[in-house]
This record gives sequence, C-alpha cells and structure tokens, in this order.
Amino acid sequence: MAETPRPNPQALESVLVENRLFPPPEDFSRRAHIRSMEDYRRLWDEAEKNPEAYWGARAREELYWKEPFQTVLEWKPPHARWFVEGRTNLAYNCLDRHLPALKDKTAILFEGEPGDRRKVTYGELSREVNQLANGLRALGVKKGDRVGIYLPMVPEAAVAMLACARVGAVHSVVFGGFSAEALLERMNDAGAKVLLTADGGWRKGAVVPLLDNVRKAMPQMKNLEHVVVFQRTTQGSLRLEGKEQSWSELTQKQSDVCEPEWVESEHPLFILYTSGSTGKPKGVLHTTGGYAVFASLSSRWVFDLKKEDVYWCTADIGWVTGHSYVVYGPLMNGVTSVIYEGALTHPGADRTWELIAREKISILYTAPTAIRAFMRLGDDIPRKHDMSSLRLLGSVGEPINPEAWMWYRDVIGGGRCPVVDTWWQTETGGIMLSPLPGATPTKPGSATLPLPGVHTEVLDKQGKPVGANQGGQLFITRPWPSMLRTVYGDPQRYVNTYFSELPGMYFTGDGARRDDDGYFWLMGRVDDVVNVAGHRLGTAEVESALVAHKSVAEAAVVGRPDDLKGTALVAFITLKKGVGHSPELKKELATHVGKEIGAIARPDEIRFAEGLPKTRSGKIMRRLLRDVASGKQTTGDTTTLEDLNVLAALRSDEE
Ligand code: 6R9
Repeated sequence: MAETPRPNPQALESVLVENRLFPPPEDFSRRAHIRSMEDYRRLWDEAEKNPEAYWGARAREELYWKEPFQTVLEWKPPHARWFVEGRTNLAYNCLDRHLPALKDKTAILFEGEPGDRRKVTYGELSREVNQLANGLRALGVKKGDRVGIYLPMVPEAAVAMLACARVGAVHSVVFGGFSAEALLERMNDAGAKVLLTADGGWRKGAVVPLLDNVRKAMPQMKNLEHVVVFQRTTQGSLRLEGKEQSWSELTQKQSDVCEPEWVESEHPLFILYTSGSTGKPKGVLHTTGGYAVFASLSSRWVFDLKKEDVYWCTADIGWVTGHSYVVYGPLMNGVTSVIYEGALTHPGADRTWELIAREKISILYTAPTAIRAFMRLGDDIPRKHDMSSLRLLGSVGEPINPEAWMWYRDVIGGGRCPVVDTWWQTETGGIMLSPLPGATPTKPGSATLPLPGVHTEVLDKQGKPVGANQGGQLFITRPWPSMLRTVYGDPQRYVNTYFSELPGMYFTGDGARRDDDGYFWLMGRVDDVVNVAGHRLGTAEVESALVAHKSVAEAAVVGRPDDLKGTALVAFITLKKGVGHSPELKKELATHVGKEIGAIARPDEIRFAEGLPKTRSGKIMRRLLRDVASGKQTTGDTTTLEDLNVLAALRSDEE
C-alpha cells in the first residue's frame, strides 16, 4: 500500500491533490480473471489493432448463439449493428445455458424490507420465467411488442424482464419511485400493450402504492390491453378490475416449458427512459447481442465474478445499473445476485451490514450517495459486523469524492478489498471506465482507465485532445457493442444529442480530465443534467413540472453541490401576477413536483424572485444561477444581464 500525498496548496478541489495509489492486493491478483497491467494492455492492444477480431472472439465466448454471425460490426456513423447475422436469446443465456448444472444453485437471494427472505434457484427462476413468458404469449404479446414493468425490487422484477426477453418482447422498466404521470408518459411513448406491476412494494416501512398509481394513469394509457398484478403487500384476494388480472392466476396455469424466441442480434431488448437536457425523457433503446456480450464480459472483468460469489448490487431495476448489473450480467455469469427490496438503512442503520454479514456477501456495488450517508452515521455501526466475506467493492452513479472512497475502502472493505469506481451511462449499456480489480492500481476518486476495446478521450470543442490535467469533454471515439442504438421513436434526437458535437464520436455529456498517468477523473455533467443522490434528472424536466403549476410563471432549476446527495436541486421561481410568496406555496410546489415526476425530483430549495436573470437574447443565465445557488461569488461576465436588479434581488433573497 503506497501512500504519498503531494501537498498542493493552490488546488481547492480535493480531487486535484489526490495522489494516493493503491496497487491491487497480491492475493486478489493471483486469483483474478485479469491479473496484471500487462494482461490488461495486451487485451487493450489486441482490441485496438483489430477491433472486429477482438469483439468477434469475445462474442463467441460470452454467448450461446443459436445461429452464428459472420459480420462483427457494420458501422455507418452514427449507426452501428453488431454481430449482424447472429441469433440468440438473452433469457436462454441467463438460465437454460446453466441447466442442469446450476439448477439447485441460488440465482436470486431475495430479502424483503419487512424481513421476509427467499432463495430462488436457477432451476426455479427458469420455470418462473417460462411460465410468465407463456402467460405473456397467452395475452397476445408477440416479438417486438413493448411491455411495461413497474415493480418493486422483488424477484418477480427479474422474472418479468427475463420473460419479456424470452418471447422477444421489448421491456420498458419504469422505476417504482416514479409517479402516475411519469409512468403514463413512458407507457405511452413506448406504446406498451401490457403492464406488469404489483399492488405495492415496501420502502421505509410504508407501502409504495404502485397499483393506485397505475389506476390513476390507466384511463389515458393509449395502447394498454392488460395489467398483470403481482401481490406483494396485501393479504387475501386482491380486488381487480377492468384490464387487471392476477399474476399468480395467469402464471399458475401455464407450462414451465417455453421455447425461446430466437431473435436477431439487433432485435430490441429494452427501452429505458433517461433524462436529457430537454423536458422530455429519452427512451434509450438497447438491442440484444451487443448488449448481452458486453454486460456479461464487463461483469466478469470488473467484479471478477467467480461461481462462489454472492454479489449484491444495490441499484433498483428501474435504472440501467439494475438492468446490467443486478439481472443480466450476474445471471449470465451464473452467480448469486442479491435483490433487496427497501431502503438500505431501514429499519435501522445496520440493515446493510447485517445483511452482508448474514449472507456472506462477497461483492458490494453501490452509489457514492449511499456511502456518504453511511459515513455520516459513523464507523461504529459497520464495525460491529463481521464483513470479512467482502472481497471487492464497487461504486457507480456519480463522482465519488476521495474521502468517501477512502472510508469505503478502510471501514467497509477493511483495507483489503479493491475499490472499483465504475463510470458509465444508460446509453453505454455497460461499464466503460473502471479499474480491473486484479490489475489496475487505483486512485481514490478516479474511474481510472477504459475497459479493453473501449476508446474514451477528453477533447476540446474542436475535437482536439486536451493536455494532461486539462479539463475537457469526455467522448467515446469508436463504436462499442452495448452502445444505445437510437432514441425510441425519435431517431433524429439520437443523432442530435450524441453525435452532433463531433462527427462520428459519441458525446457523453460529462466533463473530465486525464492525469499524468492517463487516468480519467470525471468532473460532472456539462449539460443541463444533474445527478441528485445518484439519480439522473434533467433540470428542464423539473422546470416543466413547475411551470405546469397554476401559480408559476417561470422556473429555472439548477444544481448546487451537496455533501450528501452530490447535487441538490434549487428552483428559482417567478410567480404569476397576484400570487403571493409564502412558505405554504413552497411546500405545495415541492409536492407538486413529487406528483408530476416522483419524490427524487422534489427541489431541495425553492426561491421566489421577481424575475430571472437573462441574456439579451432571452436565455436564462444558468451559470449565474448556479453560482447564486451555491453561494459563490459570481465571477463571470454579467454585463449582458437584461436586468441587473434581478441578480441583486436573488442575492438579497439569500440573506
Ligand atoms: C450508470 C449510470 C449517467 C451519468 C454519467 C455521469 C454520472 C455515473 C459515474 C458518474 C462519475 C462515476 N456517473 N457513474 N460520474 N463517476 N463512476 O449511473 O447511468 O443514470 O444514465 O447516469 O452519471 O454524469 O453521465 P445514468
């Protein structure tokens, strides 16, 4: 363990002075899939020299192909097709491929928030998936149809995704924390004809009323034919109405054998909505073969998965991390994946550590915001538990500050577990930048280096690489198998959002720099996307929710750095004529946003203003508002401000 801090009094940001280096522990490396930087470089060079040979070989190793492919990549920028002629099925690759060998092995280790537990073996999971898949077919679901999934974190969430994949239906998972309105928008955009949901789910001791939300939105769901309801939180028989039917009744009468739909490699697998810089969320579309190859490979390399691992990724399946690293990646690798339903600190601060100790969890993958929350609760809570089963720790979703990284490593990992800080996005489908734990020396706060076959660069606006330690924008310069294929229903938006900054290169929307060793340090979004407690939100989405309120004339939402959440949301609001400021109205507006989008989007602070600072062309000066929100002195040029009084008013509101 090398620790050589280099003091740098000029740097204000702690990441800029971060210079500690932690080589992988020797005994970890000895047993790892990738054991040294030489191995890493060899793979990287191989991929660099002949990408098609490299990816073709990986694709043949990772997946069972019913029909082989001949063409590895067809790249007509910005459109890629991978493993073109191949046919496969992802549910088959997650389940049947492991049978009968793993039939009694736990595939999903489930723990409900109230404390109920269930182990679902690969054999059982396969039968449940087949029954639901047959049930979907009985409801008329065919290859290519869209199916909505709005479920709590229960094994049935994975069953639902896999059943869709089995019949070639395209799933669209909507996070259970989203409101009726957000669900409606996503269901209609995808044109989903079936919705798989539950009566509710447990979170912080209360029931999340999923079915109530569905019922609110249902009359306006344009393509909806059936709602299948899993019973999680109520006892006795559920009163179902209209298009609703019971999950257990539907599945019980189905055979547990179901011939998979052998789909083309480029057949759509799922749509997942994510926030962008405009008000409307984007339906990121992923297809089957390339996504599967990369999810499988990256899971094994980054988490060094071994068959005896008990692996816990705490993400909800409503996010991409839940897709790739709770369900598909771990199951393709035949490991035990833990699904925990509720809040990590419910009913007490020990919940997470108690679960790790009891189930002998070996790999933990969570978000910086959770790590910071644990850190605040104090070291003595995790230290009370025997967490010697842990061998690897992962982080995802937002930049991790070096303090949180060190705490994670020392207090949770006992100083012996490598920490992998993984950078990626809904659009990338899988991890792009991350240490490989047996090979890459880590630095607290850095996502280190790209996976072999991934080409990332920090470029300036003209597309030139910036020098070491210079800030720029992060691009992915070559196609990769799990890249998004389009924005569902809006192909032009795919081109405009991701490929119009620099032709042929994927624009991530993140700022970054590389240090002298070529390590990548992520600096946050450069667009109007904010990351609140690891949840990605568009400021425009929150603004459009706010202006939908009868009292609001104009709204501007910006992020402000927050110790716990990474970023907190601050909304600047001008009210309609005759509407008075009041604390009650602030509360009402926050509740309104919760209703329009979901609790994660509620502004942390609302400020009323007489007007918003705008340029002469009428653009809201967000940079200025960000400075005001964070209490920083404004350093930028404000001479174009339409009305400097507006700024003065915002400032005085602060006092
Ligand atoms: C997987 C996921 C993507 C955005 C991304 C970036 C931020 C994710 C990060 C990270 C720094 C990391 N982000 N991982 N920033 N370090 N290790 O989170 O997908 O919800 O689409 O968010 O999250 O800003 O652009 P998604």
